[in-house]
Amino acid sequence: MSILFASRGDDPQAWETALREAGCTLPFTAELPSAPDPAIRYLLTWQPPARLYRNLPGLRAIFSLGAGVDHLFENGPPPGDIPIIRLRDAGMAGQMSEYALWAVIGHHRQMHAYRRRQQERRWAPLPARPAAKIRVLVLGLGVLGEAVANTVRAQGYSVSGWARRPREIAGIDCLHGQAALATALGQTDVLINLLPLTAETRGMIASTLFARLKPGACFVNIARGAHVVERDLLQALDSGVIDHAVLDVFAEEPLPEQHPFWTHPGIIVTPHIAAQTLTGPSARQIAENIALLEAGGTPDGLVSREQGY
Ligand code: NDP
Ligand code: OXD
Repeated sequence: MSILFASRGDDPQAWETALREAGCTLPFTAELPSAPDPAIRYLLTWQPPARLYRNLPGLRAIFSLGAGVDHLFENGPPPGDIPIIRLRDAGMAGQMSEYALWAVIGHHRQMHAYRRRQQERRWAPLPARPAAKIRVLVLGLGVLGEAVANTVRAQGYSVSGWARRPREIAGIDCLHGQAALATALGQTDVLINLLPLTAETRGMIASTLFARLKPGACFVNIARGAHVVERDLLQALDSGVIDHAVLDVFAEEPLPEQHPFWTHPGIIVTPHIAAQTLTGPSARQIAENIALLEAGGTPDGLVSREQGY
């Protein structure tokens, strides 16, 4: 019985050490099997290579090395009904909250406008605005969306959140359904995307949604690039519907060198770092879940294949 680690660009040694420190004693390998290996029981992966599963007949669970699981479906769905388990927070909620708060404060304090004024050597103060007048809408009120909504709210901003099902979070105006979203967009100063990428959400941030936004809004994408129709975003920026966008994720990553986002004056680009996977807390969560599975229990962070998140 063993663990297979399959994640290009991650240091397997660091993960093995972290798992050991978390009390997991199962044999660990990062060598992909070239023939069926029934001893491999648990897969820890980010963007698994194609055809990996055919050599894993004894697989009992797939652990995503991220909060999202869309990367597991890129080469076709994982086989059968093998449970898929994702990271829940594991140190990411704090990072997301910092990133989102930075973007919200930047828009509130009009840093983008001041940046433009600086480039023109223009000394031109803008009127002050109270935080409570800035309306923030968070798409997705899951582990990360809820943390972001609470953090932003704690700084005095007016916060709404949109989820698939009705939710109740103290101090947050929780919405669901398309009609509620359409109404909220018209009052939104900062739109933050924290949805999972699913069949329902792919491409949903497009011209129709942008047209409903309050003119001059800021758009922050810290979920997945494929949620957004990129040419529609460029159009919304160029027509002034959106004042500026803060983008951490892209349809193609790394963002290609010739991509117009790199040089657009209304776009801030970061390289998918809004919330990075932290080896220590993530390994602890995975080790606890493996122990639960070994004891016949239900792991935390189980993904619904039907819903895609
Ligand atoms: P969760 O699964 O905890 O939350 C997902 C939320 O989205 C839930 O509130 C869910 O609603 C809502 N949702 C799902 N589908 C729909 C829909 N069709 N319409 C409306 N709401 C919907 O995910 P996390 O908060 O843990 O993570 C969110 C995403 O953040 C990840 O999937 C990943 O893509 C991204 N991410 C990006 C990182 C980065 O560095 N840029 C790092 C980590 C994650 P309900 O509550 O009703 O179920
Ligand atoms: C994640 C990510 O899903 O880093 O965790 O994008």
